[in-house]
Amino acid sequence: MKDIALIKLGGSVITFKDRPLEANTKAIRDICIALAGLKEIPFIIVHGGGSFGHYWSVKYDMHTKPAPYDSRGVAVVHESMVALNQIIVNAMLEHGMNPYGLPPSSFTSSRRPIKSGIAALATMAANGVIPVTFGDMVHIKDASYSIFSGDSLMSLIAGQIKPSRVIFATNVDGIYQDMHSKKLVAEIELQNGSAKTGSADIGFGPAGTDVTGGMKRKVAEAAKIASLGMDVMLVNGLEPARIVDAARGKKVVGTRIKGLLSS
Ligand code: IP8
Repeated sequence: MKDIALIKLGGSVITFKDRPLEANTKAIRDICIALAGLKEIPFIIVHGGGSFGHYWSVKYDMHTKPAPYDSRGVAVVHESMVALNQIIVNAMLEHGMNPYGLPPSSFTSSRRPIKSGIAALATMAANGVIPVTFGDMVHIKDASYSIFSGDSLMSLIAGQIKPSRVIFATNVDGIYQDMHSKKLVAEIELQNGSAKTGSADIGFGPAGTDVTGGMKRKVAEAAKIASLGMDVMLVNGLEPARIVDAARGKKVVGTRIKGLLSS
């Protein structure tokens, strides 16, 4: 495993999901302050769409399934994600970090990895520049496009780089036992490739305006990564110290999905 952290900043943290095209600038600033202090391990950032990409994806009825979607929709979804990426990159610059925003089309083709491009992400991070990529609208073939979620990007990047820390930050503390009690599940072990907590079902809130499937999809991607042997942490990004402490390998409030090979 490579000594590098792969961190997903969920759209629920960096935007107000119920307010179209509104970034949560306070949360972004707080995260930047925390990340600026993370010197022990290089990291790569992936961010989601929140009320930017998902807002337009719903408006233009666009999904993860490749299809010849409305060209205007393709353009505005991509533009909104570049705009959100700019907000994050600029906030990181202001806090003394050296971010490098890049769309997934620079290291994937038709949602498949371009090996050299993904290797470059790790090399950049190891040498002091922080790659900041994002879920996006990507070209598949001919007139077909698809939404490529940041969670899928996490699996794709983790699959090749094998980072020592994989962290998903959302606006909740982790995975709840059920939505009623909101009791946090501290650890999940994989069973037959999917995430289970033992006897009880895991509670997920509704996906709402999230065209890529909300928490359920996130856990599926996290389980996929854990099945490759890496531990995955789900933490609350509105408590940014948890993100950086998780990256440092400290024990934090959140849900750990145990990598299949770890003990
Ligand atoms: O929020 C989706 O990324 P996610 C990005 O990580 C778009 O699912 C374009 C909706």
